[in-house]
Amino acid sequence: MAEILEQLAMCIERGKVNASSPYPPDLKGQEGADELCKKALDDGLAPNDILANGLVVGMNAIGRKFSKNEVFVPDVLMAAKAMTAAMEHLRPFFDSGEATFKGTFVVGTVQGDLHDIGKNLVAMVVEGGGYKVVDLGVDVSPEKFLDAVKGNPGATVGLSALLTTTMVNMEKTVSLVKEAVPGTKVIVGGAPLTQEFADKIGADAYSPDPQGALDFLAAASA
Ligand code: B1M
Repeated sequence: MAEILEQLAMCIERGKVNASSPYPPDLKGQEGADELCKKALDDGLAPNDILANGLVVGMNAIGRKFSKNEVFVPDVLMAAKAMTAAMEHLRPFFDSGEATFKGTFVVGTVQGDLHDIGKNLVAMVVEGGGYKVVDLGVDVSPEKFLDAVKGNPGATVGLSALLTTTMVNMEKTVSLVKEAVPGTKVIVGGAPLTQEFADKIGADAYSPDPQGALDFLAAASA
């Protein structure tokens, strides 16, 4: 792997956004994901190469550490910030179709539920894994999920719920989406959920953390 991609991966994992960012303190004054991504493009590296071998490597590393409780929410948020800064340089290539995402992930917090911190982390880690993320926000009705699936053929759906009272809306969403667009894969997550509940409502997978959602997407598209 090109040395610049290794540096880029390290900046994503450590949450080093740009040269003027004081975080993390031991990298103060050094170039961050912003400058390194631009440099990699100027050096002639392909956007897909930069995404797969730089950004994704860094986000995967932080995602796995988060799963093992070796880092915490703010660390993931800083990594996502660095990722976003780098993605600004790559986005035009993806928008034009010159570079391609691995797939599309439609994600949202289910109807009646306003909790979005966990859902946002999932969205960030999945985007960091090289997928286009369509984030529908919070309090998303089954019909809105279905519209997004129809608008993004082949997308995998991610449902988040934090309330025992809104978990039931996951079942409605799974049923509607799978009935209208057979073959659509749905993964569910959120603090009150279990694998048993996911099985009961006909979801394809359950993950207790963002990395598990990304691993499921990777396995489903392999
Ligand atoms: Co609320 N809330 N809340 N709340 N809130 C809980 C969830 C609660 C457990 C607190 C408690 O009573 N101890 C409780 C639920 C009880 C239950 O249902 N059994 C509760 C309640 C009751 C309520 C209200 C009803 C309170 C009221 O108004 N009376 C109300 C409901 C509003 C609504 O949604 N309609 C309410 C409101 C709120 C705030 C708005 C104040 C705020 C939300 C702000 C926001 O999200 N923007 C809030 C908060 C912050 C919490 C707690 C304190 C923290 C939740 C959180 O963000 N955790 C929570 C208590 C607690 O957990 N200690 C609580 C951090 C986050 C990173 O974790 O979301 O679990 P989490 O996400 C994890 C995993 O679950 C997983 O990955 C994430 C990272 O590891 N994950 C997925 C999540 N989604 C996934 C999807 C996947 C895969 C993995 O694939 C698709």
